[in-house]
Amino acid sequence: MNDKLNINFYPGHMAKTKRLIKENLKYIDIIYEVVDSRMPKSSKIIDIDEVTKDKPRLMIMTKADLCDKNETEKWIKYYENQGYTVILINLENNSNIKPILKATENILKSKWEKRENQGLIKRKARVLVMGVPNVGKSTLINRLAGKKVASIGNKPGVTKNINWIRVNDKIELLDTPGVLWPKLDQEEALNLAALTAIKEETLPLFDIACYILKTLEKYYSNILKERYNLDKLDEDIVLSLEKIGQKRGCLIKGGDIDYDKVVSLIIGDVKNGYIKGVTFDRYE
Ligand SMILES: Nc1nc2c(ncn2[C@@H]2O[C@H](COP(=O)(O)OP(=O)(O)OP(=O)(O)O)[C@@H](O)[C@H]2O)c(=O)[nH]1
Ligand SMILES: [Mg+2]
Repeated sequence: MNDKLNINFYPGHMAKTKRLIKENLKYIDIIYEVVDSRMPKSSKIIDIDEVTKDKPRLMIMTKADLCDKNETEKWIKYYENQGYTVILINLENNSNIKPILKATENILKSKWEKRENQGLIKRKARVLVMGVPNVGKSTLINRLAGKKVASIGNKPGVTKNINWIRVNDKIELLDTPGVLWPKLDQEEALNLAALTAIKEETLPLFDIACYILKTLEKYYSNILKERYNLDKLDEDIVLSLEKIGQKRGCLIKGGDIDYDKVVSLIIGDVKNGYIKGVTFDRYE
């Protein structure tokens, strides 16, 4: 793999989103910090403390159906030890949002009591939803609303503006576009890229596909075997791509391997959730 790989993705609209979030903080009671349970470290916005100041926060780890529960659990403990309340959730199916509402109530309890003591009437909780691209922010909002109120899609950059969404008489949500930060740490960048948080158009796709295979070999060799029929990767990884291409029929006219197709097949396997039970961030 290319040792000089340098993945960075911080377009102007992300800086603008952070500015808008800061401007709207005064209206916000609590922040739902959304991270992907397959990368609890890499998908945690590095400068979120600076952006959200001392607002109360609830960490919501999405895509529970796709992660390696054992590994993700270590990260949950790590964040809980830091004082976070963490909720691991599958938003795709069987999503039970009650724990989120309950945790929100607990976190805001003292604030509401203070207001009551001041003779103020109870009002809706205003929630800001923040996270890296494609992590499930808008899906979470739709779940909380119980209907489709926000656009979602299986690619980064679907939500383009910050939008207030009125859910019911208890809660109001601010959906925000996914944000990253300048100068990504390169291991985190590879995880973000491999797990669909960075726009494909900006990525060295060959390197990302190789990174996925190498991570599977390192931590999930059973998946490498089951999905690609490989016991291990070849010294020259192109040979492994060739084997996958042959097995999966990624061929161009004349029978040669279509490497672009192999690369997009591997990336697609992660993107479309065919590769399950994986957590790429390791808690040492
Ligand atoms: N398997 C699985 N897929 C999920 C889950 N949550 C969200 N998704 C999928 O992830 C993709 C991205 O969801 P969105 O809600 O659009 O993500 P977002 O964070 O709003 O993305 P941007 O607006 O682009 O920043 C969609 O294809 C969702 O269906 C989950 O818990 N499990
Ligand atoms: Mg969105």
